[in-house]
Amino acid sequence: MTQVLRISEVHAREILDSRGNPTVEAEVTVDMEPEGRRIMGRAAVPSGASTGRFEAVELRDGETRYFGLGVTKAVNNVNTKIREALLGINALEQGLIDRILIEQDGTDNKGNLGANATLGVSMACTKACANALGMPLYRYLGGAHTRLLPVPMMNILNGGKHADNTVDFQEFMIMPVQAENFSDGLRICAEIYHNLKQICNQRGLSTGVGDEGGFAPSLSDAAEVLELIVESVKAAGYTPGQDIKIAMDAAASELYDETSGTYYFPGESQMTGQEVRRSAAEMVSYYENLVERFPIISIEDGLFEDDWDGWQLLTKTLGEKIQLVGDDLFVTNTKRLDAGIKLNVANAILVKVNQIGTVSEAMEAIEMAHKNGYKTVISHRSGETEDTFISDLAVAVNAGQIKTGAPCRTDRVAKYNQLLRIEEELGNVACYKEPFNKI
Ligand code: 2PG
Ligand code: MG
Repeated sequence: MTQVLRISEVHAREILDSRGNPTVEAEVTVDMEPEGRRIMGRAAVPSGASTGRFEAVELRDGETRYFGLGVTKAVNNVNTKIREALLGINALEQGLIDRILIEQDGTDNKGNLGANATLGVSMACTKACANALGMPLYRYLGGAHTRLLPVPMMNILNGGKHADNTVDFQEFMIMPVQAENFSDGLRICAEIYHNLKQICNQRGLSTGVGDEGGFAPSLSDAAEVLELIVESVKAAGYTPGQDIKIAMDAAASELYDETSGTYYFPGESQMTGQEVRRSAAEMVSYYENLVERFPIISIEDGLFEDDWDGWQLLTKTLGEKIQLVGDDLFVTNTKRLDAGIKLNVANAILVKVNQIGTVSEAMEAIEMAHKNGYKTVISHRSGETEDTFISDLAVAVNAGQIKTGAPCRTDRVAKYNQLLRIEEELGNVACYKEPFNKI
């Protein structure tokens, strides 16, 4: 007999995220037939700071409470329209449920119901099914062949919109590409993180952390940050370039000045006492130089989200050598990814489920990427919760890479801890492989 898990309740509430801002938590309850047991799945929606302009809309109340950031409208949409549309539907039909959400919304960007409303329900639905079937979420989402633990792309130094320091690029990350397995990789990263803290302390640099738990000292430019990271890797007893590769998220859309068509570096300008601006071509040479000097294996959002010409140049210049990840560029959207593939732009996509607003659409983007030889990096947002959905998703789709912050702040550590549980559960079947062999 085919299993049916009929949705008997859909409910949302407003909770707080890791920045103390409201976000949506949704619950989907299913009735097991024929036993009549009721099982619930719960999910919380993350929220970005450096949001791409092509992302799905996060519906905010815009009223005085919480400085306009309340989500009672999105919550209300779940508790009324979405609830009515989904009651009685078989929760195992995820594709149908997500289609109903998309149709109910009726816009291109979820601007009507809010991507925070649709995503909360979409994720809660998968969790209700996994719970009801007594299956781990990664296996429910990914099936019998699910086994690859992701290499952490671990953020250890924050800048840009995620910190109040002078570092212009948003994220500096380490990747333990030679580790034996996930838990070993995590340990190596945590050891380097602690070494970095010690070195910062010794130099009188701030050890306060940014939104994603990375340290946020005021340094003058990317090279100075990279030197500090290389030193921390060595201090921890590892070899930069061999045990550890470096990844950066420039989040260049935040640096782009549309009036002049240049990238403005406010921190570097402040530290050097002269205005630092770079054209797209200068940005590409700047990256080329950094890649020559440091063991960088991945650069995300190296250029502005609509600078397709610049992206083509960047891909032509560095695409054979390193991973070029589109975040604001692709916004987990198959239309934008398809355009990028056709234009030969980037070679990897950052996947953030709330950029698109349903689980099915995020998985379509992942599928399109893999089919076209693009790598996938499953990612958190700078505003997070205790929800660990992305850990299971990363394993489910054999993504091979996860970006989920520092080994600091429970909202980040929760994701790593869930991966440790998954690795233990998979036992001998678990794999962990260096994802860059082919690049
Ligand atoms: C990014 C993300 C996550 P935000 O740019 O990749 O690190 O930041 O959630 O602020 O968009
Ligand atoms: Mg990014």
